[in-house]
Amino acid sequence: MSAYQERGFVVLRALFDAEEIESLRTAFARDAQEPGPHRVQEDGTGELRAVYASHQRQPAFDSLIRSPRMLGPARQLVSPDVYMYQFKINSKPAFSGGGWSWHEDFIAWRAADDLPEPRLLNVALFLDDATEHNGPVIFLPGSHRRGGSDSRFRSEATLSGEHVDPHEIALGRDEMRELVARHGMESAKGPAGSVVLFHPQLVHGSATNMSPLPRRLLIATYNDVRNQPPLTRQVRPDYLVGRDTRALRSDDESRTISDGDLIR
Ligand code: HL5
Ligand code: SIN
Ligand code: MN
Repeated sequence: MSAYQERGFVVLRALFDAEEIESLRTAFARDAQEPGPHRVQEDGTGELRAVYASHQRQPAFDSLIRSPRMLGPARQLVSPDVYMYQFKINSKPAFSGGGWSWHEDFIAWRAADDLPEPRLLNVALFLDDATEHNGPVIFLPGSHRRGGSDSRFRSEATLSGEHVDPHEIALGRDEMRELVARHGMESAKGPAGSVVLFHPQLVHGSATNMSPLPRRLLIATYNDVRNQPPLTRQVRPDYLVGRDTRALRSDDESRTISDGDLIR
């Protein structure tokens, strides 16, 4: 908990085993065939960039978000009562997966959804090994504490009712130079099955994947049930912003998290 508060992220090594990851990959392959607006393609190549809300279509992901290994940290770090605000899998395929511009998530959610406060947790699960070669997420440690999320993008017309791509809210070069001088950069690496917990105000981004290995990353974002977007505003579709705001409860499961799981 203190590492999370200090740095804004922690990596938990191999919380899920090879068999569990294989069955999640299979469920993702099946889900990726389902047409609809929840499927985002890369500009140019048309390859799969991201799929939203697989937990609404695939039982494997519905039970995953209730697993104590995913839900437990959110209940501990955010609130005992959390629900699924957003669920996505960024597919970053081998040779061509596109990058994600430098950004802070809460800026997007405040601008697009009027989300009141950053009382959320991103729980990211590696569906592939994440190495220096396949476009891992790069964090600026401690940048979630830099204070005052940028409000530039507040009611900008560029924010359509749909998926906000980080390039629409990208931090500028001068700002990034200063932030990196102060916080440095660290990429989140680890074997498939590892989990990264990261704060909604932590600055992050990632490069393209030119390696022959895919980098599928599942991100479940839990929100405090008392921090919902106001109903006065046109709410984005359910595949982007969850409408089922009932507090999630764990299925019973023996595997929980201990200090030994921490990479650092
Ligand atoms: N794609 C998300 C959304 O809400 C926002 C980004 O990484 C999260 C910035 O549409
Ligand atoms: C990435 O998949 O590399 C970026 C993830 C994110 O911005 O949430
Ligand atoms: Mn993000």
